[in-house]
Amino acid sequence: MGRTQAASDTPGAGTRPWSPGPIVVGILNVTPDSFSDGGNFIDPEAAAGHAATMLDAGAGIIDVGGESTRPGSDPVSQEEEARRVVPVIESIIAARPGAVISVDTYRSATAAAALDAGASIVNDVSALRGDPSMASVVAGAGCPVILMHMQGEPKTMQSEPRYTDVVREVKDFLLSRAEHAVATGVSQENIIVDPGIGFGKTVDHNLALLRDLGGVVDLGFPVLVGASRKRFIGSITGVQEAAERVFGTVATTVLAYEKGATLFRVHDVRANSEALAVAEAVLRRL
Ligand code: HH2
Repeated sequence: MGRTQAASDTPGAGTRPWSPGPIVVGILNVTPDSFSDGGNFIDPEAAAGHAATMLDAGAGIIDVGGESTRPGSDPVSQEEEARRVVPVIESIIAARPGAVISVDTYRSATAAAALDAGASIVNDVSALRGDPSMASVVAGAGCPVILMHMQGEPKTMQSEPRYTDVVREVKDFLLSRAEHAVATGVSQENIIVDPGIGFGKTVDHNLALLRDLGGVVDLGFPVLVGASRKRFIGSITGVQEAAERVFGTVATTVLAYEKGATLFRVHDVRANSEALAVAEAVLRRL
């Protein structure tokens, strides 16, 4: 286990999974088409093995997703999505009973099946807009939920994203989605917000959000940042191969941590965990 939060803390049972230190959320895409690791972890045993590697490298949470939301991606059916994630969640829990797992879905039936299988957090990139039943599933489970900002839909969101003031608009959106969640029975303490790096945003929009992340942190909810290996990093560094964008990703993690984000959804767990351990020591947040 690295220096980040232990994976055995049970969400909703006293200790929140996002306190007190930074938390690395290891990405596990059980998809054939994710932008950087598509096809690697379709087999549940391979997926569980990768989850174990990420937990040992310092991940506090494993985020399991069964549908790519990369720009231009097509949705899969709910049944197919659940068929991908449920056996993987079961395999991870069988191997590591204390593992904290989030399910990356905007569909309530997939979330419910994943929670039954042992997941304990819902990561909803639609911020409860994608499925009218999602809020009640989350409220009923009493589990944490990640509410992410997205402009448009994955299929077309990168065609011409526009904002007057991206930071203010993202902040206002996240506040209104958090208020909606609370109004539908989700506990305030179970809300995590995420500016949605790369979801309907140009390079400049992504950079503005990272630069002024304090505006999102000021909402008072734990903030998750998911910049890992994304295209804007490649456009700055010139690194075309997504899997090789680790150094640029680490820069986003450390800067976002300094600005108050506490959860970091990443592919390269060891690199980001070690960077956060050093950042934490320098900032005296140990
Ligand atoms: N990014 C992706 C997927 N899920 N969830 C949150 N909360 N925040 C993010 O930034 C985020 C997310 C896209 O990245 P990835 O899972 O690596 O790729 P794909 O969507 O192609 O599976």
